[in-house]
Amino acid sequence: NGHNGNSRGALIVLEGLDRSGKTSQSSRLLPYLEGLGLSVELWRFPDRNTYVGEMISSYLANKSQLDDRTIHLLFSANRWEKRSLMETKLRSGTTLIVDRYSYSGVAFSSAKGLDIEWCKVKTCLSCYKHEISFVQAPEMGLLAPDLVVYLDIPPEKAAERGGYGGERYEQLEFQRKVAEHYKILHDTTWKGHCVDAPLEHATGRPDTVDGLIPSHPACYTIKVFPPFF
Ligand code: 2DT
Repeated sequence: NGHNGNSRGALIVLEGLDRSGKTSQSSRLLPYLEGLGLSVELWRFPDRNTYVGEMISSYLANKSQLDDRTIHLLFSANRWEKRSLMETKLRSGTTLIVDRYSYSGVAFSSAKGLDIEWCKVKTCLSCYKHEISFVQAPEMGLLAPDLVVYLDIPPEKAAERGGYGGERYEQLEFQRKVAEHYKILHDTTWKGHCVDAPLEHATGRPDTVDGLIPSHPACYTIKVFPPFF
């Protein structure tokens, strides 16, 4: 089932709270997929090595202040900076394991109380219910993942693990809000895989990934996030 010359790589996204184990899981998933004969790279967002990434990094370190919408759009711009390289890699057959993507963008910004209209509310006319769409306007046209794995962990448990680095969002109270917003995303539009995060249960890779990737079901065209309506 290894890589053959015709197939593209898969875009796999890991999401979750700080200290949910994304980094550990990525570094376990990498050798597992390589063992299947795939070419694989680990990526992460924000990518702090670009100009925009430096601004984000300084904001997260509390060295600069930015309006909530400004930083939201910078996170999105940071994904756009990497879009064409991402597409090139995928087309050349490299699978990307990406630590955080657009879902962090929505969960963290809406947890800060960003205006929900601005955040792009989708109205379901038939049921008169409002739901947050998991793709926001600035994300439209970015590459859509083949698989999103959410590492589910209670915020209290993540906090117990320690190692919060003192960055802007790394506080239990705020992480609780982020968890709520991830849940809203998951319960409404995002049909990602949910995996129990505690590492005691983790084997070589997030369980649900096993079996999905080698013959990943996505058709071999690269999809982009669709428009809302
Ligand atoms: P790391 O600790 O994983 O480097 O993340 N974030 C991330 C956002 O608010 N919006 C986004 O679009 C992304 C990708 C999550 C740094 C922090 O940045 C947050 C934690």
